[in-house]
Amino acid sequence: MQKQRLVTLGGVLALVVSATAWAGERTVNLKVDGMSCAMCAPAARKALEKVNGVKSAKVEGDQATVVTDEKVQDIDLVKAIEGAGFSATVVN
Ligand SMILES: [Cu+2]
Repeated sequence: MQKQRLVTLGGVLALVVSATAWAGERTVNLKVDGMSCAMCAPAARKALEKVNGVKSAKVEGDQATVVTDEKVQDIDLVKAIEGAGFSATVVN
């Protein structure tokens, strides 16, 4: 019982710490694979901009730079890229 409480407390603390670390904006860099023509980069950028919480997205070459609020998870961005027909890996 006591151990369980301790574990719960640890979980709450971890949440608080990560929430603090993520407060405000963060920048996510992704490497996008599968882009083959001039229309691909704008398509990837638009897909990223549609993600709720994304403030700006830039795609240059195969590198995407996305500024998001703290609610956005890396996986949301990867899934958006995949939804547009490409694949992505988080660089940072
Ligand atoms: Cu294309």
